[in-house]
Amino acid sequence: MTVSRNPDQSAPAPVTAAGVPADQQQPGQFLAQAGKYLTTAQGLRLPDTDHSLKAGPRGPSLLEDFHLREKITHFDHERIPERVVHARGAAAHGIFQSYGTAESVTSAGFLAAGVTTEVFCRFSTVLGSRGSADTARDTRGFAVKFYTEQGNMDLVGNNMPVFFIQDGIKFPDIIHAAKPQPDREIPQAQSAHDTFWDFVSLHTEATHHVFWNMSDRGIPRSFRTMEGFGVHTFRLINEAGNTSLVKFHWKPVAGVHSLVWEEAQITAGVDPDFHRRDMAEGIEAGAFLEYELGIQVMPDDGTETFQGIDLLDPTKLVPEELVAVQLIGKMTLNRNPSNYFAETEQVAFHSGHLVPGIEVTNDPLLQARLFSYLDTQLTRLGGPNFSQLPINRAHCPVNDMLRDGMHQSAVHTGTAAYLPNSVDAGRPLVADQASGGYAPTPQPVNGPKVRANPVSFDDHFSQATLFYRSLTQLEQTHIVEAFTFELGKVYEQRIKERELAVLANVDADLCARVAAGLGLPAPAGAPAENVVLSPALSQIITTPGPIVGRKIGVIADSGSDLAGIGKIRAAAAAAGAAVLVIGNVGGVLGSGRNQLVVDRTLLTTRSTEFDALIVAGGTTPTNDIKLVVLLQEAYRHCKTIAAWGDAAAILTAAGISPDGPGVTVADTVNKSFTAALTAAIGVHRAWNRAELVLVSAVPPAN
Ligand code: HDE
Repeated sequence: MTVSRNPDQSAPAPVTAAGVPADQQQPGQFLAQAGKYLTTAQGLRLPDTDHSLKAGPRGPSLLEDFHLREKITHFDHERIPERVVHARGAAAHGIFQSYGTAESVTSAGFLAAGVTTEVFCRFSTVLGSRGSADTARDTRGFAVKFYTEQGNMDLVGNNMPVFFIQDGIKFPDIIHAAKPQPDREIPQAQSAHDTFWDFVSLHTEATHHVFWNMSDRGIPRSFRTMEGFGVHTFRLINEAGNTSLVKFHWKPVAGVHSLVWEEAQITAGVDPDFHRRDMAEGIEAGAFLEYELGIQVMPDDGTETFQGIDLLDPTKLVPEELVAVQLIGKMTLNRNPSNYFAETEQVAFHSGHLVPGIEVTNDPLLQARLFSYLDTQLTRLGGPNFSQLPINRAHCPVNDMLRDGMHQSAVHTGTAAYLPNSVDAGRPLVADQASGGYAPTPQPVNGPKVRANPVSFDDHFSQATLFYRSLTQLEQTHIVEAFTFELGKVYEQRIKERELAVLANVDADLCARVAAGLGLPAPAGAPAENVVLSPALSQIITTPGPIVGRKIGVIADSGSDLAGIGKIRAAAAAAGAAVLVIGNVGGVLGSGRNQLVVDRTLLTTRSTEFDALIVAGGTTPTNDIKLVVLLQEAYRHCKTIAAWGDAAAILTAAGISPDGPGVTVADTVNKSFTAALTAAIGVHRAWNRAELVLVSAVPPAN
């Protein structure tokens, strides 16, 4: 076959991160796309990249074909080892704007009033491989790199405030137990298997975190609707040298929302990229992701505890009712990466990337992390110079004495790569505190050399009880269902029984419900009594919140009221939500001003893509089973359902009563209809429908 070498030159050249069309860039140290012509890595222009050099058109390939060998060799080495945990991730650039409200507790420059700092934020699941599904039940990573003027500061957190282990030395154990089993390497990206439950039923300090994973927090609706937590307690120091102990929180402006389990499972197959697509499309549409950073401040009084809560124990949270979260700034994620590999894959976070005013504590989990993150990059990024990669480079001057090594891309000058020196006039200088030098506050360290935990770490259950009992009944039911599902997938009877014994120590009713689901007797336990509840842990809301980034599907055909759809689209756009038109077939509906492009067909979509489904007035009734499934599924998942005009009959035909909970019907599209829809989506789901659909999905009429 003849391949046209330069088929269409009318399309614009790709624009680089620096905003320059690639073929207009000047040659430079880090550029790989300068000039107009395809070249080898050595800059040699190539006349043909489609045919290897052969001894005649039908002959063998020649070893001397250096272009073939360079192209294939480089391709063979395109993959780098995926992260051993958090391999599946997606990221975005943005800015952090400080409110200045943390100035009284920290001298960190990026937290001073009015300072704006560039950030890169990577979200991830923990267990799955790089190609696994976004919606697996799992903890989510929430890692933020602040490119501050005092150096990079990384807040490498999760979407849950507690962790499975109290001491980092157990990390390989929990991860080996949770990853796919080593004999057949199944199941992928799931905790519903024997080794996970074997480990956590024996290692009961994991209980609190397991409850968070089994709760709705384990299946977030989107990155936009996740909270983030620093998990560990950090030590902040202000200008006067006074210290406090703090926990970091990210509060999503869009609220905290989750999927329902069946939706998460379907989505894993229908759109494994659900979360990363949602973020990328949202940013592209200008619906940026926003989170406020908050801190809980506890006194650094020498006890490292607060009202009986050991602040060095990462399996414990501090209820917001005890210590309010003070908001100190806002992060806006507003730019998609331009190259997944260069940015999202190569970004290297490290809990030891700190700035003056922020220090670590003796939390033994955090201490082990301080070793791990640097170490892991050596393998993953192939050597010690990964901080020179564009995504990892500090945005302030860097003057280190680190030299040579694999992939060194800096060309250092001067003769002294050591201090003290006289040949380079003693440069670079060391910075004292007044010049921004990072000098940790002198914390006394004293104690016998032991492998032991403080006694307070022995309480493994009381905060799991606190979490479970603080939730609404509906959220508790979701936890019961999650445990029943996961343990139902376990083969070994004794593992199920042992986990039931754990649950008995958290809450007797919960244990009885899970045991009933498994067909096993419920053991007796000793749950904590008189736990003070923390309603802030519940994520169910009754007052409508923002609907930014939400997706509304409108079912329509050429007979539909297209002007009505236009009004819905305008109302949704004003609130930052997107409307997608779902047709029987692709193409365009109508003509002129009201013309609409069909975004999805019944064949290419599934209810899981939408937060709400609306049937447009005038749409021709159909008995297409795909439409019935679409509506029924959304109904079962307690999503907003609506119709106007004669289309209410289409709901009825799908077995959905127009009077049903969370179902909105109107004669025509007007302000009160769109306001009702916005409010319904704003509370996320019609939870008052849950009872109804848990028992049975209403069968379609006819
Ligand atoms: Fe991590 N963790 N971790 N972790 N972690 C990694 O670092 C590790 C822990 C977290 O988007 C790895 O660069 C140990 C807690 C996030 O690139 C590795 C221990 C929390 C990310 C590693 C922990 C986290 C990682 C894998 C126990 C929440 C993804 C690749 C001492 C506060 C960052 C890498 C990204 C990634 C080790 C515990 C969060 C292997 C040894 C607790 C969000 O270094």
